Amino acid sequence: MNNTIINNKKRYKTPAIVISMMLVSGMFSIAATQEPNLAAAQTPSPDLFAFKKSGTKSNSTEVYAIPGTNPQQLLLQTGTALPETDETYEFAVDDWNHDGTADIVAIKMSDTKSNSTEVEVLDGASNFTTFLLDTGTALPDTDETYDFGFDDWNNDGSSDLVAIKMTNTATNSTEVQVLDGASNFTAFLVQTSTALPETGDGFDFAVDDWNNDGTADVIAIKMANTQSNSTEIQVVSGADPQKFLVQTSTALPQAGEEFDFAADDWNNDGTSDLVAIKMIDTETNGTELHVISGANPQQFLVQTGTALPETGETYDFDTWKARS
Ligand SMILES: [Ca+2]
Ligand SMILES: [Ca+2]
Ligand SMILES: [Ca+2]
Ligand SMILES: [Ca+2]
Repeated sequence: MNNTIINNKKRYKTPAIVISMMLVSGMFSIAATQEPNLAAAQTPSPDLFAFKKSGTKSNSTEVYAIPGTNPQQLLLQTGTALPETDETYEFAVDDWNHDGTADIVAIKMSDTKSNSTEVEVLDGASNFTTFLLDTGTALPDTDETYDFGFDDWNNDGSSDLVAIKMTNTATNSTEVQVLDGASNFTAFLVQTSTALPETGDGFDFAVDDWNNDGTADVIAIKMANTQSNSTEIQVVSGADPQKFLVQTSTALPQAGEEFDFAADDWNNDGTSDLVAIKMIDTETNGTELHVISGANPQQFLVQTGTALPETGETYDFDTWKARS
C-alpha cells in the first residue's frame, strides 16, 4: 500500500519535469526551470492543455500546458509527431498507459483510412514523439453532428471514447455511444438515448464523473438562447441516462464561439466543476480561465488570465489531473 502512495506522489511531479523539454515556438517567454510545487501536489488543480491544430511553426500539431495552480506559468510547449490537423480532429488529454504522464488523444472523425472514427494516442513520456495507439473503432465516420469525450466511463481502468450524437437521431434525443477502451474500441459499452432532447448549435459538451459515483456523466452546456440569460448546464447521469443530475443556470453569462469548455473537479470537493476557456475578445488580451463551481453554479472558483495569448478556432482544449 505504501508503494502505491509513493508512486502517486511521483506521478504528480512528472508534468513539471516536462518543462525542460524542447521549446518549439518563440511565441512565449517562459521560465524553463521551475521547482515542482509540493504544496500544490497535495491538492492539485487540473492542468489546462491547449492543442494548436494548424498554422504552427513546427508544422505539427502543438501542445501547451498551463498549471491550474499557477495559470501565469507555461508548463510545456512542444510540437508533436502528429502533423497539422483540422476540423476533422478533436483532442483530449488522458494517461492512457497509466505511467503517470499525460498523453494526447487525437480523435479523427472522418477522411480516415479505416472508414471509421479513429483514435490516436501520443505518448507523453516520449514528449509526444511516439504513438501508443493508432486504431480504427467500431464507430463509423462521424461529422459535425457529434461531439466527443474521453474518460473511463465504467471505472474499469481503461479510458473509453464517448461519442455524443447531438442531432439527426432516431430517438429524437441527444444520444450517447461509449466505445470500450478495454476492447481497443472494437465494442460498445453503451448505446442509448438520453433525457436530453436533440441539441446541436449553441451547445458544447464535456464528459466527467460529475457526482463521483463511479460512472462518467455527460455535461451539456447551453451557451445561448437560454431562459436565464446565462450559460446553463444540464448533466445527464451516466448511470441512468434518462435522468438529469443537474439542470441549472450558472454565474457565466451567455457565451459564443469565443468559449471552449471542459469539466473537472477543480477544487477537489467531490463535484465536477465547469471549466470555461475564453479564447478571444478577452480583457486580459490572453486566453482566460473561468471556473464555475459544480456544487454552487452561481459562484466562480477562478477567473484569471493565463500564460497563453489569445487562441481561437484553430485550438482545442482539455483539462487533466494526475490521479491521487
Ligand atoms: Ca501516459
Ligand atoms: Ca473503461
Ligand atoms: Ca456519475
Ligand atoms: Ca468541485
